[in-house]
Amino acid sequence: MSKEQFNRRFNSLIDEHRKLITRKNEIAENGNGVYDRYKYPVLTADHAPIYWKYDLNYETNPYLLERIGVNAAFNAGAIEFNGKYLVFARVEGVDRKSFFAVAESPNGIDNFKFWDYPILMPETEEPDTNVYDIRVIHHEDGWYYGLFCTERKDPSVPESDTSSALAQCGIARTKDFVKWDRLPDLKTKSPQQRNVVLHPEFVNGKYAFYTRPQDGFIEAGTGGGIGWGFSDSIENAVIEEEVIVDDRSYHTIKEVKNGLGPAPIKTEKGWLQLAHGVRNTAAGLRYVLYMLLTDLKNPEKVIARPSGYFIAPFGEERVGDVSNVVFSNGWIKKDNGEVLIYYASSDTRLHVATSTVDKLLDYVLNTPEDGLRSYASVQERSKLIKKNLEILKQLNIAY
Ligand code: M1P
Repeated sequence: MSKEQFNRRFNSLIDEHRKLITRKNEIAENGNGVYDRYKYPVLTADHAPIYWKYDLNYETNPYLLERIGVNAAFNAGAIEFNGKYLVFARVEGVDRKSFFAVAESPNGIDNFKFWDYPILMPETEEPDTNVYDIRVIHHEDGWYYGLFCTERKDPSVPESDTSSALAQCGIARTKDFVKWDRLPDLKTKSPQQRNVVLHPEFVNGKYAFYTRPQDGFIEAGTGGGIGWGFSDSIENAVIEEEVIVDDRSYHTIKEVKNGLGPAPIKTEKGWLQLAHGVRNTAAGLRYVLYMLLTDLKNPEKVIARPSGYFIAPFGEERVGDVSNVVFSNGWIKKDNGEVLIYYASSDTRLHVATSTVDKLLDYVLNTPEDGLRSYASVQERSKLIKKNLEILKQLNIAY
């Protein structure tokens, strides 16, 4: 390729990338009132800067070929910091390894731009094979914590099993999101842990954790459910006793497994909790998001349990590397009460949905609980229909 052609391609790569990352986002039509979806994802693999992927030197890359590709940018932790909205995406390279990278936006809805370098998360003495799904928590002890899943080869499986792993909870902390101090991994009695979240406040003077104990790498086995436990220390976090506070449940959206999403949002009526539930279908697992409200003083005690899903894969969200999945590990409550919910679709891209604390409280407090049987579901719906038909009659609306 001539230097001229190289320069043309170089400039076009930069222009296209700039266009993508400065594209204005818009609310999508026909929302359900509880939250608004947006027209465009906030992050995709294509949001990765070209200098992460190409060697931009004509001498060493005269064809301007991509050298180290990016496959996906999805499940992201989130926080507001110094007036900016930061997401900590799970970026996956074409080599299947995930890593964390911060993208920053002035409004939380669009214009997300990755920081120059991804996070070089320090390892423990036992190196991680893969790290993903970070929850970023501003704890009342003053530190920002990142709790994430660390996977290592499972020594107990036969050598021929080259995919299952031992998943545990890694912990790191920071003041600036650039330099991270890695702490020892969380110790619990469960053989596998994923979706571990640190509660943002001390509870009875201790660090409190939401966990997700599991027997196997994919299958919950006798484990599953959202657990809760305490540790005296974060520098050497050990949970001696883990109790299940939101179990999986027969023939529901969380029949196979569930796990907490981001750290909860404190409101005057309780802690708003966002979680994911997984059910089985002929097409494989289906991941949806659901919500709970828990008690202010006892954050593990569920006080409102709306039935069914809050967000499910919709339209193009349904398709991706792991189709039929929505997953969230980050949301931000703004000072004005708005809530930015970051959710990823099909392990491929990251979206935002917006709502408010008031609407979410209304949703959790006024959505009926799951009756767990078709008969009970119809009874509940019929109550609503009856009330509404009376209203329509009074208004003389034929419909
Ligand atoms: O592929 C769907 C999700 O699967 C895992 O979640 P869980 O532990 O609840 O099964 C995680 O790997 C998650 O990153 C992924 O989105």
